Amino acid sequence: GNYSPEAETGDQVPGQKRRGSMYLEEETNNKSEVISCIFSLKEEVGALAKALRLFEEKGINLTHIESRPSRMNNEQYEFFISVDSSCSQALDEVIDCLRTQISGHVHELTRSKEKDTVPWFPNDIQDLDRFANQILSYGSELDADHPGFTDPVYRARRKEFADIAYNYRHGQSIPRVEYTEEEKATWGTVFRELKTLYPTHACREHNRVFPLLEKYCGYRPDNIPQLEDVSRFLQSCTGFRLRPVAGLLSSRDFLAGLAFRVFHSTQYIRHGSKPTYTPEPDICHELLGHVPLFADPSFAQFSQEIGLASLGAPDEYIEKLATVYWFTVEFGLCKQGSEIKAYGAGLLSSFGELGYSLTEKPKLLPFDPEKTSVQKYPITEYQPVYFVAESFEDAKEKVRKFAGKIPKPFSVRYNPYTQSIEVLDNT
Ligand code: HBI
Ligand code: NLE
Ligand code: FE
Repeated sequence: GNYSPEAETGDQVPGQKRRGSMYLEEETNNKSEVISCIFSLKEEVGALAKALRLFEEKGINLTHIESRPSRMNNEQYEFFISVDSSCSQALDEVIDCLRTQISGHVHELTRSKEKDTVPWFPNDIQDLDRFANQILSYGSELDADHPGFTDPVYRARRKEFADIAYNYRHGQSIPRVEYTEEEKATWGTVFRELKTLYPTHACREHNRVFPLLEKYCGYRPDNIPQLEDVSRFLQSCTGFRLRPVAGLLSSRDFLAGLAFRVFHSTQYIRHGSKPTYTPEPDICHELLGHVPLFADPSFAQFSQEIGLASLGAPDEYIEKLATVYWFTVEFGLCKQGSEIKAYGAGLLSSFGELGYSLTEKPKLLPFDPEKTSVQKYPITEYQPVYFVAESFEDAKEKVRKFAGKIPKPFSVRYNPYTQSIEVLDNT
């Protein structure tokens, strides 16, 4: 297999921290590191002695000290000091005192790096197994206004699906599920309604792939296709694959999967009482909304690029990328000829919202990652705003430019032969 030593230790970027419940411990490094900082003091008798007393009080042993006149302010003197990293916490307190009691100016040198520590990201496709038990509460615990909340049969069924996902490991085939008559009836309703809308409402790429899914993957009104069959089909088209997931992942985890051309897919179906629209992803949403487009090479690449851009990105950029994802992959509209068509999976899986999206009711804005990435949106009702892309290629180009501005001390690329991320250091 491709289980490399790097994958074992999870090392990829120096100073990177692991995250998530299983990996709470920080990377412990036996080499003792040095922390340095510069502080400046007003030039007066005893100023340095006062400052040094603070270090003494906190039991900090200075390993180095240098002084020089300040270049910025000729009434001040600067002191460059180093301490052992085991003093890190005590140093925090001293810096605080320097700032407040002696109104010194403090500039942290080596330690300021720690604040910019790169968040952990999966290095290898197997690392995605670590996400399985990091489901957001929304996914495991149905909300009180969810139609399935008070239905004990539905809830028990959801638990069966969650267990499949928790136990799944990369490389295994996805367990087949026998859906109940009621579940099949719900699927049948959604399938039939959507199929009548697709010719007029769906983008051409979706309409091109759909017949293949009917031919090869058992897409029929009376059959809920199996994730394993669909995953194999996608792998043959674009290398995208599915893996079962128990519910909602964090944006960071979810987007990271896309970097490996892995799409986390739910396997349960929406509650039969509300087939028109559900805020949660379900098998209708994944198979009817997402899958056709993941079979399209250009769209697959677009999705993967969002995923790659997310790896190691700071939290605020993850939020922006998730918003871009929301208004493209989930709810995107696209110009095609003189018309506007839907390509977002949230539209292509809801016959309620798909119809609504192409009426005059919602507001349409041109897709522009800078603006799109900060647009607010509701998650439990039809979208009041959609963004219209010129084409997939144009959207890809714009997202690529946008992603280039995400501050990262490295760039990444996916190696499909080893199914791992290659980190290219920019420093
Ligand atoms: N988790 N399982 C799952 N499915 C999604 O479609 C999904 C997710 N987490 C976040 C998410 N989608 C998006 O809304 C963005 O935050 C990426
Ligand atoms: N609203 C969509 C549907 O009903 O199929 C699901 C959206 C999931 C983000
Ligand atoms: Fe989705």
